[in-house]
Amino acid sequence: MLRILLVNPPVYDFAAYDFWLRPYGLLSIAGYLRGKASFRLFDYMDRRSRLARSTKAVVSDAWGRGRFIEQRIEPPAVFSGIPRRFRRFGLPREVFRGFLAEVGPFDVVLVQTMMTYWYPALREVIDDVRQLSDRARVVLGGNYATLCGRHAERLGADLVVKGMELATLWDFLGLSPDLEQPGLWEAYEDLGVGVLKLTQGCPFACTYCSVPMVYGRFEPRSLDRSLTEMELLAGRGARNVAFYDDALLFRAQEVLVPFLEEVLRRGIRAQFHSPNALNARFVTGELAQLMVRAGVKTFYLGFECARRQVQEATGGKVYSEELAEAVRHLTDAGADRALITAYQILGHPDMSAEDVEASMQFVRELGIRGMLADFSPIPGTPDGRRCEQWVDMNEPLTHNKTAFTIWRMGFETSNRLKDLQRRFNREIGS
Ligand code: B12
Ligand code: SF4
Repeated sequence: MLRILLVNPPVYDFAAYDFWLRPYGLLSIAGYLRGKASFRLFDYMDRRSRLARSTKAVVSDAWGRGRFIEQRIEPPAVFSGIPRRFRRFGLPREVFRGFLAEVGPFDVVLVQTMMTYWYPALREVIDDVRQLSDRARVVLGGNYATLCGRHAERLGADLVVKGMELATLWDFLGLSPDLEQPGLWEAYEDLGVGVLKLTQGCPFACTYCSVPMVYGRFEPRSLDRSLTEMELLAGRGARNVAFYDDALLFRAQEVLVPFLEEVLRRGIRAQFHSPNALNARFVTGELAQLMVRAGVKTFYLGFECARRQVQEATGGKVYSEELAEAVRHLTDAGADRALITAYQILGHPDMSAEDVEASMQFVRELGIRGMLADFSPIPGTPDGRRCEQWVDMNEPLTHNKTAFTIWRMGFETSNRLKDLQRRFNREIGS
């Protein structure tokens, strides 16, 4: 049997927080191969592992989120003008090296890639594998590998899997997948937090987003597989479950409604979360009631900007009155206002500081929390192409959300708006 090591790499960035982060793509791939290879997982970002506990105490909030272990490091030269601390998040490098020396060698190492601007940590992982498990073939897959495939090919891996082109992976491994299998969650000793994705793709085409380009059409995934995965998560102690769907509420009658009804019928207990944003347009009174009843606790709504022209120009996914209506349905259903959050973009090419302030005011008047999401330009998207006039989009570090927002809006303005947002959130007691 092939010995496969699954790696979720550390993160080099100005900020990182465990906002229900799990390497879902990697675990899905391993799940498809369950029983056909032997697996070990090394997740640098797992705060609950024995290795992390021996390094630092794990403190999580009521919903399973928390801070990562971190260490200050020198920033790459491109960030020299950014007045923020650059850090390495996750288990220390020596721990991985010790693990490889003790448990290796492996035949194949599958490495999760996520934000495009997190690629420097992949070099660290590949170097250590080359030194300590030299016969292993290294495979990169996930978001960075998909959006910056050419760049990823220069990092020294043996294979870069782009998007959903999984046939290349099965050929490379000489294994055939069982696509009805759930993710390989048993690879974790203490799960605590799990992830689900009931759908794939999105029917909208927002100008700042890569999802339409990567997935094509929206498609519901197999409900049976999702329910099997949910049972597996619950059985392994995942009290908190985050949905990673891009359009969880689209065609809810076919997907989310039967899923949640079945969760209730089977008596599965979990606290659900939607960190990847729900579309307020699809929150009906009935759906809000069901979500609250089935255990959805935190509601993140993608709002982005209150100015109508910007809403229309970026894809028209949601309008202000739809956000207000969704908040009404959710609070009528019993959701806690302090656990409803509207995301707004900071640093987008079309959104001025005045726009951001007006959006924050709009959200404040609804009595819910606001969260400013620094803008990350994405290669291949319409807005990403426009950003070529300010940054070199071929260098993925320039997609860094903290840096790009400071380059675009200035440090003072971005700080002022973030302080204002914190003040507004304190008013509603969160
Ligand atoms: C969940 C999610 C999050 C989560 C955290 C995810 C995490 N673990 O870190 C949260 C909500 C916290 C988040 C935050 C942000 N996110 Co986000 N997020 C996503 C999302 C929806 C899924 C990512 C994921 O887990 N994919 C894995 C699975 C679910 O995808 P999959 O298609 O099923 O995977 C298949 C293949 O890709 C392949 N595959 C996947 N992994 C692997 C691994 C291997 C080894 C192999 C062989 C194959 C393989 O096989 C899978 C088969 O199903 C993506 C959009 C998307 N649909 O991918 C955006 C996305 C990655 N996020 C994005 C953005 C912009 C952000 C934010 C910057 C937003 C903001 N301004 O705050 C922040 C950044 C946070 C930070 N610290 O810097 C951008 C990317 C930006 C970039 N430059 O890279 C994306 C692409 C969305 C977009 N707008 O286009 N995000
Ligand atoms: S609705 Fe969300 S996932 Fe869909 S294209 Fe717009 S930003 Fe992307």
